[in-house]
Amino acid sequence: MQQTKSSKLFEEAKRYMPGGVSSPVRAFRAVGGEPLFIKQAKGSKIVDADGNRYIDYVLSWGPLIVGHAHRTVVSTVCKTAAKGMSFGAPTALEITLAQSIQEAFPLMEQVRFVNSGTEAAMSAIRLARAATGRHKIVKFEGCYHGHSDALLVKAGSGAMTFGVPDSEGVPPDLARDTLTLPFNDMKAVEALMRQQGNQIACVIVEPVPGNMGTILPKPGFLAALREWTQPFGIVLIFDEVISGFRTAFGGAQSYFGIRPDLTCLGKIIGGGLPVGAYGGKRDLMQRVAPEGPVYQAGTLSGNPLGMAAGIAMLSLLKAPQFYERLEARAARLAEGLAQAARRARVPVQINRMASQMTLFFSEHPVDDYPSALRADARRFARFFWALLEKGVYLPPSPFESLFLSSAHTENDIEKTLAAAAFAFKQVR
Ligand code: KE4
Repeated sequence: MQQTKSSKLFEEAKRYMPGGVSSPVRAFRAVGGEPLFIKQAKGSKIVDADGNRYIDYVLSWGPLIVGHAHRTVVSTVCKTAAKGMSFGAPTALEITLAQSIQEAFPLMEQVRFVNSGTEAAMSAIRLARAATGRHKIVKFEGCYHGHSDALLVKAGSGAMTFGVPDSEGVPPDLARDTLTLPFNDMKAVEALMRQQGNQIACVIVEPVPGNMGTILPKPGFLAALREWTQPFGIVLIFDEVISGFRTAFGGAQSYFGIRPDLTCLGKIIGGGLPVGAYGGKRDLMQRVAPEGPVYQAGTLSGNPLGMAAGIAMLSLLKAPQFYERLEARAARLAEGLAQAARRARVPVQINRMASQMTLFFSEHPVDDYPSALRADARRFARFFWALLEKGVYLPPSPFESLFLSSAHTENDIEKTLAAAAFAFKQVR
């Protein structure tokens, strides 16, 4: 596979941007080598600067659930742009997208649009702290909610004590108020709630974590979060930036039947453009400026192009059998990968939720952060490059999720499985 042009572009990019990228994971540090510069994409395929075509399972890290450059989304955005890119004023488009979101997420009685998942999570936490008058927040190891300071924090000496920064530049005093628990550990949740429940403003969780690879919540875990937060008046925040419209049309909260107080969305609701949102109970959301005292703002929040793309995208998800067809494709891919790994006698765990999955090179089940870390990352890197050689583009990190779209055909899946059979032999 020729990478000359990508390599040249990468050298030039590094002159102008740290690491040559606009977001760290794109730099291929987790798999080694140099990143591909992508020139264009359509449906399930992407084309790099050297003209190499790949079946794409990154899909911009989740947003493109209908595939790249869907004609309905593109034409809607073009028509909208011709009427002006941004006004810094309310538009009817925001109402339409808010209605579409509320149809799928009825607990989001009110919605505020922002420009990223990071902003959604950061704002929801500020709102929870204001509503409860408490400072402490709880997150889970391996879950990622964007790069706001309060969330770039890992467990301190122990889960029950204060957090410590997980990035340079995060003040230790700020990190102290973020407690980090092991995901899927109900006992740890119970112990913390008994000890500090009345000091906690919110618990924020990815109901189906995708940022330590895909991890499935153990039966009863999400329900336990709801049961333990309710009596203490703790705001339960579901970060559904990945799982929203991905796990199901109504996200993980509809799939598992759990009722969070606030929900964060992103990715799919922007149709590929920068859109995030947070929302929930009206009495909570009424605290957000200008209605209430919790300040949050954004020049391009609710931008007409992002709204138009999101409206078009969500309308496509309502097509009959949309999720059933996606489920069948994803199930075929997961089963085929497991079969190819067995044939090559390579131990793998495939964690799948709907059209999101992760292949861990591990002999043991992966159901939390420590077990994800124990998976063989070097073997993943070799597998990644062997697949790339055969025209299949996985997320360049063992701690991410791969995604399918409605544009992935049966032929794409069969080609991927043939490539995987080759790749498993390479990493045996
Ligand atoms: P953004 O600020 O990147 O739009 O969203 C942050 C975020 C929040 N919550 C969840 C569950 C997320 O997965 C994300 C962002 N996801 C990563 C990849 N898993 C984005 C890719 C990147 O950082 O470049």
